[in-house]
Amino acid sequence: MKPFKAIDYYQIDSLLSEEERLVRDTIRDFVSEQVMPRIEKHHRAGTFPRELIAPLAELGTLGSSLQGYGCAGLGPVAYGLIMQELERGDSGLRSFVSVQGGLVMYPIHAFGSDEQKERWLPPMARGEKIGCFGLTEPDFGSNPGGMLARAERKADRYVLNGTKAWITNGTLADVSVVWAKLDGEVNGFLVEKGTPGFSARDHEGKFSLRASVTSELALQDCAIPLENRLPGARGLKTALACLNQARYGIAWGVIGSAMAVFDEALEYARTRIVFDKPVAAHQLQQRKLVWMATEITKGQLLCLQLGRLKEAGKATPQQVSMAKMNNCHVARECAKLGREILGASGITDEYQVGRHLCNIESVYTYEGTHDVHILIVGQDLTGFGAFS
Ligand code: TGC
Ligand code: FAD
Repeated sequence: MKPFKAIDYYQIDSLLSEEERLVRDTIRDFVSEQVMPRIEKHHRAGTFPRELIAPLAELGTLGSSLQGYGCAGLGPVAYGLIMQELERGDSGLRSFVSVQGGLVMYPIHAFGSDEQKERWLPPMARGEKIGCFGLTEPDFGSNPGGMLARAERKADRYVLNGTKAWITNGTLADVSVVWAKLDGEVNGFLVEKGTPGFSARDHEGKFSLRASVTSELALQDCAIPLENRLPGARGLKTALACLNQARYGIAWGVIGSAMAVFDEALEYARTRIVFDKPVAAHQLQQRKLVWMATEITKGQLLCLQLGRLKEAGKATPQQVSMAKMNNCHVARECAKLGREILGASGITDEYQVGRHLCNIESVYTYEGTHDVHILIVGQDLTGFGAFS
C-alpha cells in the first residue's frame, strides 16, 4: 500500500489549530495502519470491520463532538477532520462513526432524560454499545413526515408498529432510535435489541457500502417502557435536527474520499506510460486532475468555513445542505474521473477508486438525496418550497 499524500493546494493546514492538526494526523495514521490493510477484504466479503470498533473508541472518535459522559468534546473542525480521514479509508467506516455519534448519541444527549444519558452515552463512547437511527421507511425516504410507524400509549408502556428500511448498523445495534408518530406527532423512542416484537435483518446484494451494515427494522406490537421515549424529541423537527450533525460530517467525509481517489489517480498517472509518455503528461488527463484538485480545494474551504460558523453557533441547516450537496457531487465526479484515469486497473479492487466510486452512490443518496438538498437550498434562497 502506497503512503497517502493528502492534497492541500491552498495550505489549508495553516488555518487549523495545533489540536485540530494533531487529531487529523492521529486518525490519518490510524487509517493508514489499521484500515487500509483490511478494508478491501471486508468490502469484497461484504462485512463490517467490527475489530475496528474498540480502536475507534480508544481514539475518542465515538460521539467526539459531545461534552461529558466520556466523550471527547472536540470542536466542529476537529470532528470534521476525523470524518474526512475515516472516509479517506472507507465511507462505511465513516458511516459507522457518524451514525453512532451524530444520529444516536447526539439525540440521546440533546433530547434524552438524565437516566437515558447515563445509561447509554458512556458505553457508546467506549464502543461497548452500538446504536442505529431508524427514520426512513420503505415508502418514505425523502419525505419522512409521511411515515407510517406508530406508537400507542398503553397504561405502562408504548407499543410500536412499523417498518424502517436502509438502516445503518441495524443488526449490529444494541439500541435503535426509532421515530414514530404518537397521537399524530413524530417522537423518538429507544428500542433495545431483544425486545419482543422487534427484529432486524440485513439488506442483501449491495454494490455500495459493502463494508457497512444496512438493515431493515420491523416492529410488531413491540412494547417498550414509558421511560424509553426521548422526552425532548417532539415533532419531525427534532429528527431533522439530528440530520444536521450527520450531514455536516458527510460534507467533510466525502472530501476525504475524493482526496484518496485523487492521490491514487495522480500516482498512477505519473507512472503509467501510454504512447511513450506518462498518462499525466497528456493534456486530456491533466484536465481531469486539475478539475479534481480544484474542486477538492473548494470543498475543503467550504467545510472549514462551515466548521468555523458552527463553532460560532452561526451555521444554518441550509448551509449544511449546500456543503453536503456540493461535496458529494464533487466526490462522485472525482471517483468517476479517477477511475477513468486508471483505465482497466480502475475496475479491480487492487486499487481503491472502484470502492469509493461504488460507496459514493449511497452517500450521494442518504442523509437527503442530492435533489432534496437542492430543494432545501432553493427554498432558502427563493422563499418558495418546491418539494411537491
Ligand atoms: P418541513 O415542514 O420543511 O420541516 C418540518 C419542521 O422541521 C424544521 N426543519 C429542520 N430543523 C432542523 N434542522 C433541519 N435540517 C430541518 N429541516 C426542517 C422546519 O423548520 C419545520 O419546523 P417547524 O417549527 O415549522 O415545525 O418538513 P417537510 O415534511 O416538508 O420535509 C422537508 C424535507 C424534505 C427537507 C425533509 O423532510 C428532509 O430533509 N428529507 C430528507 C430525509 C433525510 O435526509 N433522511 C435521512 C435519514 S438518516 C440517514 O440517511 C442516515 S445515513 C447513514 C450515515 O449518515 O452514515
Ligand atoms: P426516494 O425518496 O424514493 O427518492 C427517489 C428519487 O426521487 C431520488 O432521486 C430523489 O432525489 C427524488 N426525489 C425525492 N423527492 C423529490 C422531490 N420532492 N422533487 C424531486 N425529486 C425528488 N435512513 C435512516 O433513517 N437511517 C439510516 O441509518 C440510513 N442509512 C442508509 C444507508 C444506506 C447505505 C442507504 C443507501 C440509505 C440509508 N438510509 C438511512 C436511507 C436514506 O436516508 C434514504 O435512502 C434517502 O433519504 C432517500 O430516500 P429513498 O431511498 O426512499 O428515495
